[in-house]
Amino acid sequence: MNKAEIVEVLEDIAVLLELKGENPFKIRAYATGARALDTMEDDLGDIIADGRLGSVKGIGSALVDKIETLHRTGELDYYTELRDSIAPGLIEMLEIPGLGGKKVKKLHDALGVDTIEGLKAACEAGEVASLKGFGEKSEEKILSGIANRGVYAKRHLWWAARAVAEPIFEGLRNLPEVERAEAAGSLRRLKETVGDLDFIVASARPQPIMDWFVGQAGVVEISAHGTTKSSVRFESGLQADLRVVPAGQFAFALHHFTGSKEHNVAMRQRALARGYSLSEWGVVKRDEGGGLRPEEGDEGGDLSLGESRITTEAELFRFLELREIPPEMREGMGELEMYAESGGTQEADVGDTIPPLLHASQIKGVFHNHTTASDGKNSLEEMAAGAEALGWDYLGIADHSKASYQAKGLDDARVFKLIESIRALNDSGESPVHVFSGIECDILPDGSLDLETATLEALDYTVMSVHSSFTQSEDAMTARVIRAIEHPATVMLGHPTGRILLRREPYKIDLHKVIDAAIANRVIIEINANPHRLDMDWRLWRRAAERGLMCAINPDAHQVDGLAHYEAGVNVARKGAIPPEQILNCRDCAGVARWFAERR
Ligand code: DGT
Ligand code: CA
Ligand code: CA
Ligand code: ZN
Repeated sequence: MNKAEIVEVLEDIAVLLELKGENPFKIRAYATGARALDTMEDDLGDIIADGRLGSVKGIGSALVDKIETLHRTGELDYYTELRDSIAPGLIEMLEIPGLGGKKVKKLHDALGVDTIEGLKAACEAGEVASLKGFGEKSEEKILSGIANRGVYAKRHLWWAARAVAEPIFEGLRNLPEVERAEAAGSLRRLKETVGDLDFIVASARPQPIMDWFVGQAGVVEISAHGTTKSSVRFESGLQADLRVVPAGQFAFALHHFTGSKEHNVAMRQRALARGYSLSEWGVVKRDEGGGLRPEEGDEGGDLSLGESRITTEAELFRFLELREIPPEMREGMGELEMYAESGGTQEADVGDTIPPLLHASQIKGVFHNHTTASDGKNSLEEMAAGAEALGWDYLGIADHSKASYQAKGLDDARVFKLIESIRALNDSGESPVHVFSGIECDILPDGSLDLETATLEALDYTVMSVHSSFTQSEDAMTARVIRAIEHPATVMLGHPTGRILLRREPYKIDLHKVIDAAIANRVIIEINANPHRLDMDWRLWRRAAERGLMCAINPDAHQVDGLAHYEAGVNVARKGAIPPEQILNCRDCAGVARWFAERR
């Protein structure tokens, strides 16, 4: 286990001890130890090897053994037993915003609740509001926390869902009985979160495929095990559905289960308008009386007309006089109009009106990444090497500014030092990746910036972000961000709503006004590609891009591994249909430098 993970375990232990009402000194020992470990400069492995862990200030003798065990084995019996000794419902309650160990214990002691459902009922009966130290406000907050938790627990980040889906997909494709296999549903549409996985397979022999599917490693629950449809659940709670269809139905089933529902409705209407009925099984001509009649060329009474003619999605779209609509565009947001083939026009001409979607291979570098100078885990050199490994030409470094003190944000003097070290690296010739010097500068509550203008102007570029006072009114937050956009030193706006998917709602802000201001001031809005953020949202991009807004895909990487998240940003750019020429990352190094220079 690495240091960060051990810190989390120690913090967790402190909370669990609180929940049990243990001795405050013991609780503090774990909390202090966690903090000491977190802020320790030296490498944990080295310290342990030298036997110096016990002499680190804040790490008491009781913790030394436990930290060493965690470091060595990744497990700790004490921790496991502690967790096991507490009702699971109480541990779940800790996930409700505002409830820590002490409060959960109080609720448990006073009301006897040990499940979320019990807590909910107590809130609804007004019992929590009348408890000392709680009140009506916190009762409401707990209720909305429970409601959100219910909604959230049902969905998963796209990034996490893909990691589960990939081995399933590989496994399916390797089965001899499988003729074709695809992932469908929201995963294929590249939605930011995924409810469940959907797999569609073409085969004449479904049974062995079903058996393999329910027998996969990692399956914790088999919800259905049928002859052509099965569902399983994985440890993360993610469920996967598999449907096996005859090869002749594959294109229809794949299209249907890719969705979205809204897109399917629009497709069915288009088919109906042409006298056909479209379903997951096929497409059939409707006779005069409104009934169904198999299309000529179809064998027997089977409803799947497509068997003879339609074997791919492209052919299905073509049948309805549409160009092939990429899955990520199938959200029922006007894509049929966009991809319609107007009568008599050559396909190539029609193609000109459809923006080509960004491809990951077009990305030449990314901006907004952190290093050990602030809260990153890797050095400048390591991050540059990470960018090189991804085949990029350049990398932007944008560490935090001083107002983000918990992230060790940089003051003006440290920014100048960082500029120096970046220049030295570029000049050394040791990094084939050019590093652009930037900063993620806090937008202070009144919209002013956290660093001197001269400092901001000494950098190659700047990213301005809100990291505090999230609860301002919509008007105040909008004015705050626009003031920052209007600052002449602002190059990009970072994560414009501050949302953390499945965890934190966006702050209130009028993004339409923000987009207007960004366009007027030639300020780029980032797609924060961290899988938890994906902010600004794809739903806003198509319209904003049409109006000329520039975009930058920024993984906001805090370690080398985080650079790979740029791919999730590519998803957003594709769903938002942002033309590659409006994506800064598609420009070469000189083109990026020119953009930075010319907008000053
Ligand atoms: P998710 O799983 O909530 O992230 O979203 P999807 O889109 O993957 O939805 P899911 O798994 O319920 O169903 C997969 C696709 O199947 C969905 O996108 C469209 C299609 N589908 C499911 N139910 C219906 C329905 O009631 N009507 C229509 N037209 N299509 C449906
Ligand atoms: Ca799904
Ligand atoms: Ca499903
Ligand atoms: Zn940030």
